Amino acid sequence: MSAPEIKKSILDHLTYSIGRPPSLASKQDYYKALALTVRDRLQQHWVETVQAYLEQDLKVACYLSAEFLMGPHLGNNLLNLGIENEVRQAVKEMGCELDELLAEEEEPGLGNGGLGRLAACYMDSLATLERLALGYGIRYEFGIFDQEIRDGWQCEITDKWLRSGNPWEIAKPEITYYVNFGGHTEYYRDEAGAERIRWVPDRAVKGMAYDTPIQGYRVNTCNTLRLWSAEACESFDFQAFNTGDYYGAVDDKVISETITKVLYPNDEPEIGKRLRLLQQYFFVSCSLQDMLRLLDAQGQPTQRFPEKFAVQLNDTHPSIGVAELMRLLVDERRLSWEDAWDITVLTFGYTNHTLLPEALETWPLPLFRELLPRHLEIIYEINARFLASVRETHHQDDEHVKRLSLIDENGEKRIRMAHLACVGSHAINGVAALHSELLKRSVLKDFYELWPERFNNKTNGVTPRRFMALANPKLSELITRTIGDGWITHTEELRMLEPFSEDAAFRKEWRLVKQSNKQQLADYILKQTGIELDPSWMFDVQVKRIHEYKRQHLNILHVITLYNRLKRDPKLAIAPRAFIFGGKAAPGYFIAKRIIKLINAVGEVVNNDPDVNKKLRVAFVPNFNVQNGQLIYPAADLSEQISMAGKEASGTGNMKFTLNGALTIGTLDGANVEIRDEVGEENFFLFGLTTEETLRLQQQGYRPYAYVEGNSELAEAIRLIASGHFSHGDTEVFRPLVDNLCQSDPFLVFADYADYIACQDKVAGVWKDPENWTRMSILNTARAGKFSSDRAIREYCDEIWDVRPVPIMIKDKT
Ligand code: GPQ
Repeated sequence: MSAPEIKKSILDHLTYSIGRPPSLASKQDYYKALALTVRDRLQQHWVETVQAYLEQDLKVACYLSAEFLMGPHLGNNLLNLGIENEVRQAVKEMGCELDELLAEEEEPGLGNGGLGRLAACYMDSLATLERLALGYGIRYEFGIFDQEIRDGWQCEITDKWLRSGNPWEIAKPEITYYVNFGGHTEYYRDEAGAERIRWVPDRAVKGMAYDTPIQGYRVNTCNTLRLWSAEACESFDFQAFNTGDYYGAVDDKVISETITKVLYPNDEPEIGKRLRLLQQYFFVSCSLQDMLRLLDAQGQPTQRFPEKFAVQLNDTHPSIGVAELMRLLVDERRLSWEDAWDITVLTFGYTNHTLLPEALETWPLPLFRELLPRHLEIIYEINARFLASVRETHHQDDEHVKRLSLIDENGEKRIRMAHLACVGSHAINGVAALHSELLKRSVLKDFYELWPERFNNKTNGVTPRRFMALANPKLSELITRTIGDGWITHTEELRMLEPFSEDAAFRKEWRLVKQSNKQQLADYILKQTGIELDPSWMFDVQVKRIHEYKRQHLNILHVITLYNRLKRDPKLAIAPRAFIFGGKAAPGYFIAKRIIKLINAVGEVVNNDPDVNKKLRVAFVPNFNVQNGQLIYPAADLSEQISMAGKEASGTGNMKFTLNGALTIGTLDGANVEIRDEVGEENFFLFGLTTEETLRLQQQGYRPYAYVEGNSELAEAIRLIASGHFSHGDTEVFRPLVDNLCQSDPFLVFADYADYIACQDKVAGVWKDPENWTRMSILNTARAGKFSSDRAIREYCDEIWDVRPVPIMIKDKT
């Protein structure tokens, strides 16, 4: 597409789609007209992709996820289509700067963090690898809240991401399904006289599809992200309306539309809310009905379902799908239980994303029965057959059987969704090597012993398109100039950079790129926070959800330690550092919100104290999201990956930093282990207890206060927080945090403190030699190729889904 063609299309869209003369058009109007221009292009690829699916007997990967954290679409689509330069020129001729138009896009924040962003990276890789795929999820009207920092505290602002419309989605009013809730079940005799069960629900909502095209990088494949929005079945209950109950008549509409109103902002711990179960069932039922319709549309028999669809459960959130597919097959399609069960198990795969016991989903039985009475019966039947086979073939005792049961009978009865997912899936995977091993030893041990062949590992990955090519154009240009552009789809080619780590001229260019990225981030931070950072300092960065297990407070204890050293000796020669934090806390997570306050409080003191602020600064970047993440990862020198060993399933931010040449300080947790293996232990700052050591310490009876007594720097840091030094004398505000650490410290912050500080001192030593630091930085990028989501998706496709590449030909190129 040439610049003049693009220009013409933008002007056409201004006139025909938006209805504004160019003279009156705002930046937002131009952004929209450009987005629609790009979308037209995607639609051509999309139609061809759908056509290929209809004409050939192909298998589709269906990724079921309650979250898709896509980030802004425009920049990514321009990159993947390869038309950025033409567009830049076209809009320039119309008096616009492309960067200004890019800034007009409101990012769809339909996810909390790692899990949702992983789904987005996987959609990018599936299209780029030319695999047919459908992402199925929820079109939340309000995504993750916008975070503002007021007086150091997090404030949550509703995310009205749809307020100016969404040019990337296409509503499909003809693709709708009914989803039932409540009521009861009853026996009846079918035409053949056989006894069957039917569900008599007492409510129904309609789910409508909104499709977003997902364009692969420089290929014709364009897949679909299909998000479901809840609508009332009828806008009015005419019966109620006629009897004069006007408000009662609209009530149903109110209830049904709340289902997809808002994303639950809780990251890992489960909240067990009724509406959340409604959301899960709603989107899963729409998605499975949609697959069955697609199967019918192709004239395929139901038995072929698993040959046509591989359905991956992104954590347990969609695991009700196991029972729903059984219901659709047995009750609606009248398959035998056995046939339906074979289809179900062949169809599903389950990815587990956490070992935190408090994050494993369970639903109280009465709640479940009230909303999904038929599914409860189905789960009972699955369970009865499962436990009978366990008793018969595996001769397990009662204790064992109880542990495996889909129903937790300790106390109030609850449905264990992870167990349902395991029983109903032929493949079960963790998201990093360590995590997959720990799964087999801890939360899913009993299932592993039953079915070792179902267990496998799929280490996470991130897309090098968005997180390198798009986010870090300067580094990408340097890399491409040096080794060619093959790395964008074959990140293993980054290895060709290794010898250049010995080339002083190359190192200098590498440093200049980093410097310029740091300047850009410093400008952004100044604008957002008023805090001035010097890009010649080390940028030490921790961005991720705020969680005790991720230990942002360990990081801040290091800041306070350096502060104390400098206060004691203002002439102390320490390498100047900017500590950059970012991340949202779940609105109800009390301790996490105090951690944010503490970071900002320490920042306020440090940044304003002339004794220290020429060597130390602290900035909290408000509203960490995909968009500002794209500024942050390329600007980091040091990546903080300091979770308690055994707690972070994988991490994916760690990969984004490494690909962009940051060095990592980290524990042996999640994918850090594999990152260190790849980049080499000499290029990674390792500290802290191992998983085994943390378990041993906790078994022995961990006494956090002993570490305070044994370490004067730690004692001093804690004393200062408790004294109100960072809180204008207020000794209450941080008391819950200090007490929690001193009395229980569930994530072993104190136990790892000394080693962390020693490791940070080592980091400071290495930083003093910029040539060596740069050498290490280059080697980190060069050796990070494994962490591309292309590698991960290839493994899923080859080892779990059996989904092959399908090159799409564009028949009638215009
Ligand atoms: N993760 Cl269970 C989330 O972001 N949300 C969740 O609800 C659960 C897991 C993360 C996990 O903490 C990270 O370690 C992973 O890298 C990420 O999922 C993707 O697998």
